[in-house]
Amino acid sequence: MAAASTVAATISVLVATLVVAGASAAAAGRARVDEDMGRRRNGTARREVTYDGRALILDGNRRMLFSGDIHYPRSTPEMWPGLIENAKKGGLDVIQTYVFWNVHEPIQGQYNFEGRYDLVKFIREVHAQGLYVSLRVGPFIEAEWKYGGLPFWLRSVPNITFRSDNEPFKVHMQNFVAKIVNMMKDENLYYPHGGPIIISQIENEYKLVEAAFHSRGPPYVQWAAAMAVNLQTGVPWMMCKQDDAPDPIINTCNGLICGETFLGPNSPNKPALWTENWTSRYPLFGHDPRFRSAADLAFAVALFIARKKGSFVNYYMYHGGTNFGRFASSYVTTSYYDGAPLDEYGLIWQSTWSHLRELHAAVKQSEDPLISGSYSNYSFGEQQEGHAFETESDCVAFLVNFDKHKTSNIQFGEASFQLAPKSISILSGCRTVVFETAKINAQHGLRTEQIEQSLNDVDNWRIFKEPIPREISNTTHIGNRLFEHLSTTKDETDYLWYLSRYDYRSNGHGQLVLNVESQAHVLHAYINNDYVGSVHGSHDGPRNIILKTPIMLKEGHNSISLLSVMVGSPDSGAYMERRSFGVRKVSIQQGNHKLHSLNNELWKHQVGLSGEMNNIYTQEGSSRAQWTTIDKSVHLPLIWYKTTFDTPWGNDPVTLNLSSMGKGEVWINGESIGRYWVSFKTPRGQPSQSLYHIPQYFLKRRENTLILMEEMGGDPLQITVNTMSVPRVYSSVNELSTPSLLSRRKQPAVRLRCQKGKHITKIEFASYGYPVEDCRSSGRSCLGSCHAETTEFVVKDACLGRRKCAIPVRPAKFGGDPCPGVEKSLSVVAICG
Ligand SMILES: *[C@@H]1O[C@H](CO)[C@@H](O)[C@H](O)[C@H]1NC(C)=O
Ligand SMILES: *[C@@H]1O[C@H](CO)[C@@H](O)[C@H](O)[C@H]1NC(C)=O
Ligand SMILES: *[C@@H]1O[C@H](CO)[C@@H](O)[C@H](O)[C@H]1NC(C)=O
Ligand SMILES: *[C@@H]1O[C@H](CO)[C@@H](O)[C@H](O)[C@H]1NC(C)=O
Ligand SMILES: *[C@@H]1O[C@H](CO)[C@@H](O)[C@H](O)[C@H]1NC(C)=O
Ligand SMILES: CC(=O)N[C@H]1CO[C@H](CO)[C@@H](O)[C@@H]1O
Repeated sequence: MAAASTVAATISVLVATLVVAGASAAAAGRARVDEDMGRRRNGTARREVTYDGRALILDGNRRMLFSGDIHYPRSTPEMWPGLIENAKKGGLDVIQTYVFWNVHEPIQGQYNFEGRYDLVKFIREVHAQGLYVSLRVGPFIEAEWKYGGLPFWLRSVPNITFRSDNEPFKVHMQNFVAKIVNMMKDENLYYPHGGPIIISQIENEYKLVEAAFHSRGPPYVQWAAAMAVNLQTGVPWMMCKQDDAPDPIINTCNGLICGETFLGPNSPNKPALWTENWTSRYPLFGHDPRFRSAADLAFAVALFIARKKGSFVNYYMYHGGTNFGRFASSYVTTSYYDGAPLDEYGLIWQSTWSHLRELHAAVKQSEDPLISGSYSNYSFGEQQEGHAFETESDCVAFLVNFDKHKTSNIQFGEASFQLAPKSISILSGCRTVVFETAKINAQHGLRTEQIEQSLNDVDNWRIFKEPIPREISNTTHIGNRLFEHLSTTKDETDYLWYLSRYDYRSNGHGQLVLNVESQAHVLHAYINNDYVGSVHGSHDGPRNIILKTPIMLKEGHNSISLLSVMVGSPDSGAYMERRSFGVRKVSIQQGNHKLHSLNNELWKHQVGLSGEMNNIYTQEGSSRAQWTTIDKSVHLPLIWYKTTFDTPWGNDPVTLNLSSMGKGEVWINGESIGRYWVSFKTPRGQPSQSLYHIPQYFLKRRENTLILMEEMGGDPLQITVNTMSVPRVYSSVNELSTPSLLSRRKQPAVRLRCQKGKHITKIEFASYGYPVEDCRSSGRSCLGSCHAETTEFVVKDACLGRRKCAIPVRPAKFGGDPCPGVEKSLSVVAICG
């Protein structure tokens, strides 16, 4: 047989070269398969979850599982049923979530499991819809979440070192993990007791920091594993990104491309599980959003299953949601993984959702060979390979083309297959292509916002100017040094004022300059109550931010007021409890004279803004504040704004367009919907996030109170209240494309579906024949050289007035072939209303 390397240069290749399975190996594989099939058919097993080298085993049956992260605190209870329903329709078997310690125990010993923190209710909802749960207890979770999920009070435990072989940390970690496990047991939520939880995670990506803890690292891993196992949940535990996870804990992969990067389970008895396959990247203020294409995701999933014998794939995130309040970690935007299969608002994100749904169906159809069959692999060239799984009665193959630019023709078995660039074709029965990762037949849809209300009525706005503190008599935070930011605020607010005095005697010449060096994240400076400048950092920028600004001083006393702002606390890294933030150095310089350092002057510190201390964003607090009408100071920094608005009619998700503002936080009826920061532009000159989701849960029909704390200066009169929807859907399907596995009619078809509550009101474009590519966005005619005149009539008849419709792509449907011999497609653009 030809060695793989000799044929590598050719793209269209050859006879398959069997790389691994020799005859004896195949026979051994066969014997194992028979035994496995016996186990799979074992109907007498009780409710239990175990695993072996191929898969998680439920009641004696190996399972191929698709999973997706949906984090309960990142949406609201009224959204949960719809999110879970759409996850199930998308082909998921499992919903995965972290447990967020700091929302549950904000104050030591005081627990909160209410509202969107109602973990049990969330799990019950998943169960009610017939899905399983993967519960990642952590309790360190990272997750772009405030303090990585750890409650801030943990820092004040004497002698604590987080996430290491440290008694104080271990005591508190164990308490919380045991509390959650016992709660799940009491509610019978583990699988053996009739519940949906089939697997659980302890710790999180510890390997990334383990070395930093030296000899206190490895024993901590051993301890965490033993502690978790001793809690006897009855279901397996896993550790992600921990290659040496102690038995019986399963080591799992996190990443974009686990099909390429995963070293595999650390024991032949453990299955290959992928706990975080990122559906996009978490967005940061200052970054352009980065979406991952449906084709790229599908490729990564199929490769993991094929190459690594993957039997559990979790999408991180399936629904990202919203970082309400101050829960986002440093520089992370309020909107979280908006481009996941379900977007921030819970709307289906096309074509990702549909394309993955087809992939799930294709994989599930061959579940048996995938989890029980013998495995062989093939090389067809340097960038082409094949993977096959075979039982006595069934077979599935994955043909992979890594070449990003060229199509590849592969001879496999009796037939030849054309593989698109960077694609995987899944062959049912090792013969028939049922899915191609690079060919998107699913519908596309463009989400848009509709302006429902402009809040441009000056008379309906009130402002409250946050006082600039200069002399505070009453503070415990006083000393001849600059205090560390986080340990002073206890992370109860983003804001810390540093206040001092400077006695100026004019004795020199030259410009006076204020120099401030800070380690977090934004700084505003005032001299004698006058604003003199601001500076901010960025996620990937240097830790120190430096403000150097010309100032004017008067003879004698001058007040210096520096506002240090954190845009979220850290969520990762070793020794998180010791990280320092805030102002480090302050000096004044005149001309070429020596710097006059103020570092060891008397500094007083005010924790938080006065509006925050008075809970100005609540109804009660707001009624106590001295609001005034809008005057010419409207665009200044540090102003609280207040207005009211009515909820838009209908059920579409509601969002605020804050693109006219700067930076701050927003409250609706007393609930914080998160930080906003639109003045920090991305490299493309856009805000990273200009739309801010208001869940229906926070709204009442009329007179909703909107309050903003604007830190940089903005124009509230340009704020709009919008609704989000997918008003236009389109699809283009070739007559030779693979029919959907999800339809009964086994033929290619254009399938359109409006979001819940809407139906197709108009066909904007329809052509069967040879339509010009991509005419989705323009209203202009984009008919090509071949077009069946009947198309519009046929499509209207099938679709108008319906929520969804399907039109087969074949000549008979359109009264005959408009251009024989030409490869035809059907393209449709429809309006949902
Ligand atoms: C069925 O499963 C149970 C529990 O795993 C096991 O004890 C029993 O031996 C199995 N029976 C067969 C026939 O494999
Ligand atoms: C903290 O550590 C110090 C020095 O190791 C020790 O003397 C002290 O007893 C410890 N305190 C607590 C509360 O464990
Ligand atoms: C085929 O499998 C063997 C053994 O698992 C592995 O070493 C080899 O890299 C695989 N080849 C390909 C092309 O995946
Ligand atoms: C001064 O501090 C005490 C204790 O923190 C507090 O009770 C009191 O209200 C404060 N007074 C003023 C004027 O802020
Ligand atoms: C928000 O409003 C601005 C104008 O104020 C507009 O340019 C922008 O397109 C709107 N929508 C989004 C998503 O930013
Ligand atoms: C945590 C992790 O696995 N990160 C990796 C995800 O994939 C990207 C792209 O391959 C890598 O750059 C990351 O290191």
